[in-house]
Amino acid sequence: MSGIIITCALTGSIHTPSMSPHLPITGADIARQGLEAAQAGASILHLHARDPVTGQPSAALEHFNGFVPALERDTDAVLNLSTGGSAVMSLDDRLAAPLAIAPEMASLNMGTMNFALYPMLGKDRDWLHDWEKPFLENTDDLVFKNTPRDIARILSSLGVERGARFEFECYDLSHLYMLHHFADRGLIKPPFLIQFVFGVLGGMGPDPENLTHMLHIADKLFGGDYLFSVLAAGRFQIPLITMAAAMGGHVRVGLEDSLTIARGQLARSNAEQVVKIREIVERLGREVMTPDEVRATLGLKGPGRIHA
Ligand code: KMH
Ligand code: ZN
Repeated sequence: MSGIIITCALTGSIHTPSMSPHLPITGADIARQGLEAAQAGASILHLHARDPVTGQPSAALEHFNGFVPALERDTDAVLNLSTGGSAVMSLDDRLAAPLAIAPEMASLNMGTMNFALYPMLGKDRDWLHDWEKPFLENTDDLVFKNTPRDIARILSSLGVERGARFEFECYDLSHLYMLHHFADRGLIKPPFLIQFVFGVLGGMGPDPENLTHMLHIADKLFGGDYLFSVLAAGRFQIPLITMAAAMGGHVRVGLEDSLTIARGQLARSNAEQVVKIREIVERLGREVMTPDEVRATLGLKGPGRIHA
């Protein structure tokens, strides 16, 4: 089997500061954990920003600039900026930093969907910040929006005009057909890195049969023109991504997707999860790809804030 890409999603916009003291919040935290994750073997860093004072998910360029320059300077990892941000952000907000930074990669959610986080309210917690509880509660009536017009705008402005390539986030079978539609329109070129997302309430559940079926349909739609990676939320993270690695796919870890390192045990850092999955995939006989191998495989434009 060929080399394997480990992506690490450092902080995201799902978890809140009260859930783990190890969730990176400030620019310095995100830069340090990103460096450690890269040193541990993550060749792609998937990046969101937060307000360093409140820990709230943020789309502000100022907050991205709190860690992007340090990661560019201190790592050779591929920087992948989220265009999903958080469901409470407008598309203009979500695009502002990626357009200004023009990264090598960006995430792209392939549909409009529910994205329900309220089950994480769970038992009573002591909340560190006033925004956290309502943020989670309100996800019972929130739409995570990427219409075909939104997707076309992201592809044109970031991809065609700035040379970014994409982590296509597919939470459902329908998202594969949407990806195929954009390939037909000529807005994207292979190879496509498809990230299968399991366990978000609103997307497909973490059942192994879903992965085999998604692969079956992706094979029909894209033939040999795609690579697949898997991320799974919470306690399904390691089982599902191990299955992906065993099937020749790529993997994503990180505190964006799961806060734990074992059942009931918080991960102390993103790097701890990278170390764990690296050991698993190497025992499966897979060799971890370097950032430059990823660049060659995906046809990336190269590091730095450069255009295509
Ligand atoms: N939070 C993940 C389930 C994005 O940033 O565009 C999906 C994600 C979306 O990473
Ligand atoms: Zn993300």
